[in-house]
Amino acid sequence: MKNKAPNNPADLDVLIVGAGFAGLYQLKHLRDRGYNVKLFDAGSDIGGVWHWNCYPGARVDSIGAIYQFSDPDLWKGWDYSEKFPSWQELRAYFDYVDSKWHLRRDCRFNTRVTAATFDEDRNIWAVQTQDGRTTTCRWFILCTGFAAKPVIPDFKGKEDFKGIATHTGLWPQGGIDMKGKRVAVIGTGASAVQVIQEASKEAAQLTIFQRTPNLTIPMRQKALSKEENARLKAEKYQEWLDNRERTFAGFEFDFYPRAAADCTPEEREAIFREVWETGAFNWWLGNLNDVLVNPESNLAQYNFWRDETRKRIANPALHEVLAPTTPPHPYGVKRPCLEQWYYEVFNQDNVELVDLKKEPIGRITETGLIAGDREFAFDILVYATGFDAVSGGLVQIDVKGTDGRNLATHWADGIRTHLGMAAPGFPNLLFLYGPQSPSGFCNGPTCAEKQGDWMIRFIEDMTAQGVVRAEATAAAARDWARGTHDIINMTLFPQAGSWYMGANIPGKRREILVYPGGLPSYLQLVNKNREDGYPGFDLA
Ligand code: N01
Repeated sequence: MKNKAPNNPADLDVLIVGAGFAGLYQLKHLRDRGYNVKLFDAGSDIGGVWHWNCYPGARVDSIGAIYQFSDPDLWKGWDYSEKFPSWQELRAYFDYVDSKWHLRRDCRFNTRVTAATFDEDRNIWAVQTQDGRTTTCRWFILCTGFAAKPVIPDFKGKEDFKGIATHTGLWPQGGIDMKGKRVAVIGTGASAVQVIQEASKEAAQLTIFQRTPNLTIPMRQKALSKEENARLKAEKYQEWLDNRERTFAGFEFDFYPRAAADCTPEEREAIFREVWETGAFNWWLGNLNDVLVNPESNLAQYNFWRDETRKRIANPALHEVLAPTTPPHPYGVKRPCLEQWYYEVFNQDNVELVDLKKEPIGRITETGLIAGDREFAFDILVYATGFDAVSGGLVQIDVKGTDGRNLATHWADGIRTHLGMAAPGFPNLLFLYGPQSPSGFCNGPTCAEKQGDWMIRFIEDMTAQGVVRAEATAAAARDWARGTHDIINMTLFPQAGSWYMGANIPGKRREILVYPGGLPSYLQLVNKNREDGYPGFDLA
């Protein structure tokens, strides 16, 4: 191993793609360490997912206190005005971070990365952007997030609609005026639930096309005064931020320290009641600790949810559609979302729910759509139909490996990564919040920092050792992939067609896309890898 940093023949030491939490953290900390680093983003500003998802009602479902960087110089000077902040406030937060960290000056916006090839002679990447330019870098870090590829299903007649049509993740930055309009929403995932709540207040008519009910959770939103923020900062913030790396999903809380199977029915109901009153993701990832692995415990959780939810739906005919007697899938293995007045929406006269299981969409028309035998007319069509999640944002870039085949081809018969951050055949390429890392099972800023710290240290160690080429081995990646599959097979997750399993995209291979062992176990593995000198990487 050499012990001197090599002269870098590239334009940059590091090129980062994506200006969300993960990319900005890399930019700040690699730049602070003296690297020549730039960040490219297809959007026109920083914010990542919060730049793109500016639909009405978009807000985060982690509490604001832990949905930020943990640097005290930042959080001590920042107040969110709500427990679960809106996209507008999250954008203001990114402005605030920029005022301290001066990130924008090293970002190139409106710059979509389209392709990249590895120069074997010089051990650098040549990265192409849509504007026709090429930039070379030693390290290429993709921080594209889990939702960089919005998907609109291939409905017949999609191009015919003459009104306004948009995907939630591509909402026009100038907004859409829904006041007095006839609005249709296809889908009932997390994005849909948020748009629906806002549209119900403004639209003259709102039609919701549901295929699978969302097993939502009360958000229990709260306004936060200046005094309350000061109190939380004095008493809670540090503890909550410290907890993030110790909990399964990088939150301030963890699973309830008992299993439903070990409780009497009375105890179980009492604990369900307590967690339900707390609401938010405590009901999902802070609940009795066997609900995601034990079918009986899971069913008890579903039954509790169904009975509570039905109390809010006035029309009994809708009970079976929104909160069916038997669960559409085990509870929590498709991602539930947080809601505020979602079920009350269906009690309004201007709202209609269409059950696509009974009346499937036939085609989109010039004026609306046909579902079953009925024709629906509207002015605005919202596709809340989700994303080619986690891997989609990576494989849509034509990143060619050393054998000339791109990532999409490499992963067509199964994703293989080392530590969820590197892939064999792609030296010096790293990805953060990507496949087989905690990503979709982890609070975003937690992963941005914890996984991000590993990556920064990796690049520092490579530089210090004079390594100019670091490539994951095929054997290590095969083992890591097998490990993720083995863990998920011990849970109920494979029983649902979720985006976690790649099952929401026709033709996509069905496999777990995230590391399912929890953040503490993940960090233990990756930190041990570092301590042991990075086994599973060929270093040269
Ligand atoms: O997308 P989704 P999303 N015909 O994939 C339906 C995060 N997020 O954008 O369930 C008819 O969850 C589909 O139906 P079905 C969060 O991690 C976070 O809402 O497949 N319907 C489903 O109802 C979330 O999980 C926040 O039967 C079709 C919907 O479209 C992730 O992003 C806010 C269809 C897609 O739901 C994605 O959420 C928003 C078809 N052909 C998002 N195809 C917060 O932090 C799909 N659907 C609060």
